[in-house]
Amino acid sequence: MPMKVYYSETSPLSLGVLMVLKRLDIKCDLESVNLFAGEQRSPKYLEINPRGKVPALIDGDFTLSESRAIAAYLCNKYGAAEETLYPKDPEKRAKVDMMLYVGEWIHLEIEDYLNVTNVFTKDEKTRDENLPKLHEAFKQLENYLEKDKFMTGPNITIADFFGLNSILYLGLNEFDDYGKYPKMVEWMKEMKKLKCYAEVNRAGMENFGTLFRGKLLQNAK
Ligand SMILES: N[C@@H](CCC(=O)N[C@@H](CS)C(=O)NCC(=O)O)C(=O)O
Repeated sequence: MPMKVYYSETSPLSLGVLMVLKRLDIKCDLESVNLFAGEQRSPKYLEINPRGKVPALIDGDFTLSESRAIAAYLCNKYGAAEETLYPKDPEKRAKVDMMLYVGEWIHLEIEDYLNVTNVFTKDEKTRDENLPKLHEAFKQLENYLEKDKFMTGPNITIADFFGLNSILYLGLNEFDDYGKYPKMVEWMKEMKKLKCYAEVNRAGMENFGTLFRGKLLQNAK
């Protein structure tokens, strides 16, 4: 049975995994999980990921969830030709792991600001009071990018893939307050030149953005 990846087009963490799949040219079955319909909480899916989150992966009799762990697994198992994406050298790899954790922090600050679930389920707004925390996270990322072209050094790694997709998630609310972060802007521009970036379909996320902004307008009335 071919490897299967469960994902959602509206999940930035899924898009990070999809970029890794494209970059490593891994052929697998992709199964879309409709988060709006609650498919992530179906008994069938909870057997795959008891947390009820996408992405997840099944490779033979091996099942894995957590986007960053999936990306690391794909590199370990199928990424021999692309050593720098998740380097084997302990120190280089530790740096990538560190930035995957830092990236998770940034992602959570983005989610705390966007407040997506409550916008749809409780008619709330974005949580603008969380913007200072978001800017603190951006300041930290800018500091890293002042030292290196990419998040962990001169080479692109999986940490950059997740960092990029998390930040692009802010596009849901057309966030563009990047004036204080010239290195981040440059880095995003560079990342968007990647073939694997162009190969991942972002139409679902764009439609989701339209829906999100429409709902925000409605909630403001
Ligand atoms: N730490 C997990 C987080 C996964 C996650 O939060 N996925 C979101 C989409 S980006 C999800 O499945 N949300 C649906 C829900 O919570 O019901 C990972 O990295 O995979």
